[in-house]
Amino acid sequence: MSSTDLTALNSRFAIPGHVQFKEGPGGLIVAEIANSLAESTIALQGAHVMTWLPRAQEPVLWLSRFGKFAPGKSIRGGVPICWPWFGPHAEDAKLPGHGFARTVMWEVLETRVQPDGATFISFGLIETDATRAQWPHSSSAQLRVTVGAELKVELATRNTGSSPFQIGEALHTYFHISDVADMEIKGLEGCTYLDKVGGTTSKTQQGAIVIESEVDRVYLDTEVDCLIEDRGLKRQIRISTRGSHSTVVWNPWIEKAEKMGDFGPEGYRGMVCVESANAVNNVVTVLPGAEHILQAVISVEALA
Ligand code: TA6
Repeated sequence: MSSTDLTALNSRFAIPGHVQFKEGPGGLIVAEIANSLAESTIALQGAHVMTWLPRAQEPVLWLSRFGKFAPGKSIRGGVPICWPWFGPHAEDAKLPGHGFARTVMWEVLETRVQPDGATFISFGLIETDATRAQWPHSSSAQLRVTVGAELKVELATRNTGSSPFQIGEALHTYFHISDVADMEIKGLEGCTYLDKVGGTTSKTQQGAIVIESEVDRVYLDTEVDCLIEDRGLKRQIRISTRGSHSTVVWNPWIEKAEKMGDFGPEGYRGMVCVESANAVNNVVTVLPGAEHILQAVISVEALA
């Protein structure tokens, strides 16, 4: 069965009232999930969660209306998977930034209904000669997603070989906010971060994060929940993680967003990336036979 054969996908994995497979934007094959708790659309390319909409809520993820949806192109918004490295490749600058996982095909492994009415779906990265050329290690990568009142995303890396390897990774989540001037991020106070704007310098976070210009920071050795307090939408988005030791906070602001060309006018005002990661000093060594799990659970609460 080809991984994108819609008839075969629906006959094997569709669940009435929960998940079906369709052709989405740019002809990309997507899983459309809708249950009593939430809706979500996930592209098989990159196992990319594009949207998550809990019932009676505004969208929680930001997806650019000016994004390019095409084979081999990363989608601007949602939850791109950065794997098996984060940022530029350490040795070979010709390799793609943030790895290849977000632009290659993943196959559906399983779908099921959870006892609370949420929908579970899992994907496996499809290895090819092209992926092996960039990543010559015996490994498997799976993404396990549970769509419900919370969104749970788990990236599992297994070392199926006989020698250890190191990975950098991120759930590079784009959050939808009312306006960048009307929100702040809490939970990283006192943490050390690498500031990548204007060269890389090490700094310590004082107070909550407020964004008034380009922000591109890797917070190191972070274990805590992050809270995005959105006064405009009167809500806070909580990000709880497991197996994540770095948190990346990013907003390209005006110039960089314009240069990137897929944010649209003022697009940068309605999004902020708070990424659950293992990057730079926090890269992970996966031993032979071991599995490492990077998990994020995203939930929404009313702002008091
Ligand atoms: O996670 C922040 C970051 O590394 C920024 O430096 C910026 O490049 C962003 O990712 C987006 O990267 P992309 O390759 O998707 O354009």
